[in-house]
Amino acid sequence: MQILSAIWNFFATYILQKAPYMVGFLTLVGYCLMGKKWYDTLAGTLKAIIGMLILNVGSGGLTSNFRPILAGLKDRFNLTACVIDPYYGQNAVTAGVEETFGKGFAQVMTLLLIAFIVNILLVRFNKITKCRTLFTTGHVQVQQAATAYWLILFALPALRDNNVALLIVMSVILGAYWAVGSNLTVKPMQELTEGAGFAIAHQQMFGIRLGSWLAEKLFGEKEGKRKVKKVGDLELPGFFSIFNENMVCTAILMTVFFGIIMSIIGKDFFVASGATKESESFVFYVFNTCLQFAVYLAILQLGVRTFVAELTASFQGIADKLLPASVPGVDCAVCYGFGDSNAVTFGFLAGLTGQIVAILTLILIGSPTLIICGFVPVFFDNATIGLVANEKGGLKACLVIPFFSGLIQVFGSALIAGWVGLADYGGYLGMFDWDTVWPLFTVAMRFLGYFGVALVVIVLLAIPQIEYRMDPEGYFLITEDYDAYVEYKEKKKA
Ligand code: ASC
Repeated sequence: MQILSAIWNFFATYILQKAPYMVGFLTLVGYCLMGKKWYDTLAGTLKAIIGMLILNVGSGGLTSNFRPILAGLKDRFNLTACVIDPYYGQNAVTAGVEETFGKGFAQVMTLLLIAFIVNILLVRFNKITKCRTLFTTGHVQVQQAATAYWLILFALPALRDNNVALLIVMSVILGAYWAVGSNLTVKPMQELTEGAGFAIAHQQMFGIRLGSWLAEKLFGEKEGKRKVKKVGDLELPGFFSIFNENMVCTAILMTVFFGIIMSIIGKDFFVASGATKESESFVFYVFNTCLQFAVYLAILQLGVRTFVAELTASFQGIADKLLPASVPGVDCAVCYGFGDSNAVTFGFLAGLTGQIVAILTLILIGSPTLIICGFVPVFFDNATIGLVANEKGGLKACLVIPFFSGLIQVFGSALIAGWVGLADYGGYLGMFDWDTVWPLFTVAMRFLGYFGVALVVIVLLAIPQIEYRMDPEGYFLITEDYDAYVEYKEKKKA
């Protein structure tokens, strides 16, 4: 028993919660199931881990460079505000949960295990459940578990003294959310990547599907109308042609946007925080910081190129032997290696504009909860939503939909974080799904109690059923054989 518990603890700490090793583990299992030679398996597993580690350098670098700037707005203007960012959100839960609900959160590992098993079972029995995706992004699961813990304790006071019931409610809702949410991204991702064979397992999964759907409905190709212009189709004349190059475009746009924000915050703040020195040129500092954005994006894309092929090829082994017709759900940054790369920057800046408009509105109406942009939601949500929106509805969709997403992120966070009390501890998770569907879950559970819990689970599980019934023939084909799926779609159109 002791050995089992030690193995489990090792697995939970070093694999389940660490995305690169989880991806490496799945690659290893997949290749073993396929009967690959041991040295190919070793090479593939290493490439998968290293690729994910490179991706983490990119996404971590973006976050550590730009998060202090946005959070600096709060200190510069002495605001008591709630920062919407997963790490601030997790800190807020840790800081407040004892005081607010009289209990800590020691069961997080057990919860992750049970919720992960719920996810696996939902995929294993996908003839019935229609769920096709396995969640592999452990760091995100930990953040979500922390926030869900708070929301559920807030909504269902009876669970505060009943650990077993709490664990069951949480793992069923989270496990279902992971399976159903990532399953919703299968179609947009397969279309974006032309069948690369992965889905997104992150924090804006409903946002991705909604963004893709709205882009198609509102901005998509209609019969007899001109083709939609995607970001990559823009042919800009003269000086503007330099914007066609992703690195140049990112560097210029970031210097303009963040140059303004950093100038507003002022040199003194950056000197005081130790980011630069009094004796150094501020203009140079701003310029150099903004260029880092293009650098980390390039690193991130290199990481994607290194591991995606290994993961998706080896996952075939898992899909053939263990989890039929399934694909892995991965970090949202993985899709930045596909589609029009400028759409990532455009989506992000449109979302940032939306967030700024929303924050100014909160200040103007004297909202009791003020919000400060966190880098992770404003970048990773809106870049991802922008990328899929561009795919369906072109440039206009890529700008308009993330702009509204930015508004929703701020207003949604202000409402939920203010209501449940997390704003008092300075942070909220703030990612798209946690500003939209999770607040709805919380309302349902708060006002309907256990009936609300049942309602949430039923609604979640009904979503893949509805999607399946809308296209029974194409539903599993899209993950099993994308080329055949495209052919089938074309035939159907004709
Ligand atoms: C998150 C989170 C991160 C980023 C990263 C994006 O939600 O906690 O560190 O997004 O996963 O690649």
